[in-house]
Amino acid sequence: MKSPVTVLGLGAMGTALARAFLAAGHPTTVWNRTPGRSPELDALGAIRATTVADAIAAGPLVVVCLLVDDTVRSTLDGVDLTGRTVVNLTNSTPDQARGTAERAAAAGAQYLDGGIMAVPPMIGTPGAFIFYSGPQDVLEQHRPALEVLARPAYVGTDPGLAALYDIALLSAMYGMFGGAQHALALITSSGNPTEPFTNDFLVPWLTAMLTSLPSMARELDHGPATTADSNLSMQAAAYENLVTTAERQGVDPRLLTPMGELMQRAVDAGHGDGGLSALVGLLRTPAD
Ligand code: FVH
Repeated sequence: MKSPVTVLGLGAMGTALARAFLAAGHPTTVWNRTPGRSPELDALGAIRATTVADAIAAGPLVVVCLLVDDTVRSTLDGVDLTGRTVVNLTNSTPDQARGTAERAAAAGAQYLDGGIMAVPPMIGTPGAFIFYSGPQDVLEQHRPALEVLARPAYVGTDPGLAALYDIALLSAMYGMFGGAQHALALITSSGNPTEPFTNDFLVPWLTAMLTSLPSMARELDHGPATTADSNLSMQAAAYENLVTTAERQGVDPRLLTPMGELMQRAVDAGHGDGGLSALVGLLRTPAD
């Protein structure tokens, strides 16, 4: 008999989590603010609780996947969590995660914070992973159930760390998407179709450029390489053409300009012979 689990929140992600637990044979109690959401779960055996307290009473592991931190607060505040393990997979800031950990402990629960690195259809598939932070023994205790959702990636005892890692990856993703949106705007400004550009050039180019990230991380951890294949002075000089071209094509350059300013700051600070890793340090000492 698999251990019972509770899922609070049946949005797109909470529904995917509940479906994965049900598919793995876990007795799964679900609660959602708006009753009756995701009716397909009923045929899969989900047990619907009408109150949060009833849902939490149903089993030791309570997985929370709601919209934002305020929602988590208003859902859990005042509820007795004695003897429960709360795993909060709601997107949060590190400070919010730490606050939820404190409130969960005060209400009698063990707490893990999590950051889901998957979209709903990926849940239960090999490409999905979830960052966890908090007491590692709590993760180990519930690992068999949590592995059903995605590969657990434990990042440390500070409950804010999973949120930090999650936000770091989302920041990288949105930076990449922002760059891609700008590229697509340039192509549409030419009147040409975007699909061949995307499939034949954009995706292969971004994929090739991603391979430079490990050496950037190596430089950050162990010091700069002696020579850079693409030095910053060269990159900063060429970058002006990116902004000028955007303006000439009638494309708003606002997604590009901060990177150009940062490169110029790096050159001005004497990093012109180095590579892009110099920008990381500058981001931690913002300009006045
Ligand atoms: N879906 C995704 O691609 C991403 C993947 C990575 C992780 N995120 C985070 O997961 C959290 C939930 O996201 P979601 O996709 O399930 O979001 P929705 O489909 O919009 O469902 C939202 C649920 O939250 C409930 N809710 C909203 N406000 C309240 C409230 N004041 N009190 C109680 N529950 C509330 C909502 O209930 P209802 O509107 O059906 O009554 C849904 O259950 C999120 O943190 C993502 O960033 C997803």
